[in-house]
Amino acid sequence: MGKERADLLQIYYFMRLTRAVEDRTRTLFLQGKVVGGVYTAQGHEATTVGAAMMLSEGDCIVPQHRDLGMHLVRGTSPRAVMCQWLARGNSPTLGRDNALHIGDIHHGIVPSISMLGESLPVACGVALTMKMRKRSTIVMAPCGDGGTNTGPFHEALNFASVQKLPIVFIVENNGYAYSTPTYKQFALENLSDRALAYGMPGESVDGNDVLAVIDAFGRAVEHVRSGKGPVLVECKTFRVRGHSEADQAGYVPKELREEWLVKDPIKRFEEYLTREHILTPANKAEIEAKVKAVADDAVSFAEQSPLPDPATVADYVFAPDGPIAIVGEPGALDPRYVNALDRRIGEPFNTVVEARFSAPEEAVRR
Ligand SMILES: Cc1ncc(C[n+]2csc(CCOP(=O)(O)OP(=O)(O)O)c2C)c(N)n1
Ligand SMILES: [Mg+2]
Repeated sequence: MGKERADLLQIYYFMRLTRAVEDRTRTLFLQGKVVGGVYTAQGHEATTVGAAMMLSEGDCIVPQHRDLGMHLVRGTSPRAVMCQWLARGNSPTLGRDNALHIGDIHHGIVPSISMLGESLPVACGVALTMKMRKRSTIVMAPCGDGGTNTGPFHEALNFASVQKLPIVFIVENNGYAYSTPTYKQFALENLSDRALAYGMPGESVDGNDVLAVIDAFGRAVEHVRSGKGPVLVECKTFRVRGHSEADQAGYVPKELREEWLVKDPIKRFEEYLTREHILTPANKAEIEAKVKAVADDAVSFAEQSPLPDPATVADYVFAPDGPIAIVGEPGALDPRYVNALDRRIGEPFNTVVEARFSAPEEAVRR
């Protein structure tokens, strides 16, 4: 197993936090407080959290619309996420957009591009830079099952493989691309087979089993970091809610959804941790209290934050005159759209809670 047993509680915490932040978002949506659609990923938590937990400092992620778990693990603050959903003037996109179209280049989080597949060539660019600068860091780039049918997906995989780029590609196969089931999208059993066409290793894993996920990504990250080129990991999971909260998903057979609800990743992991005496009534209560406190804080912070000032509506539409600084290079401290999160907003968003929970001594030793 790629992670020490003691780290399993951190993983559990982030899975619970992801679910809690999404549950709160849904409530705010039902209260009519969210501006625009809400895209959640109930059922993906083992995949998004487990994969991101296998990264190291300096690594980069290129998360997509259902990757809140990855964001939280890599340091995006729940306050920033809530301000984003409520389109507040201090949100990472300064109230211009909602959804997880956010990033923070200084923390290695590249904002997603809404057009499916288009983020992957960008991920290649980041990985190529790392390689050219002889860094030991890597990129993690997820994509949905639907996204694998776009041209940029195939171009990115091919380019990454030819150039031996340090990228772990993830396919989050959740059974649907909007209302289209996977059997109408491709004739493959395993989407990891697509890796073969580009000469890279591919593996499919139960994306609702976080232990299997961290095993697979432990291997994948090691392979990529050692300079052997990219890897593709398909995580088989399920989108148990609609495409967005406005979608009742009547096209999903009831039995299928129920089958996957039984495989809920948090429930499964909780049962394992309890059986192994890693999760005890005491540390479970501690984790639940922390999750609640962080989610409560994020919601109240966002609700109290101001809406954008209409007078600023044209700001950031055009780049300012003068030389354009390259993000991450000296001179790149100008507060632009992509790095607004830490450069413009500063302190209020630095609220990511250090997740350190201790397992009983005996469980850690096993
Ligand atoms: C090129 C392109 N086509 C269509 C859309 C509209 N769209 C947004 S999300 C989505 C479904 C994506 O399915 P999948 O890649 O499986 O990801 P999931 O939403 O299931 O996580 C669609 C069709 C888009 N954003 N980009
Ligand atoms: Mg999908």
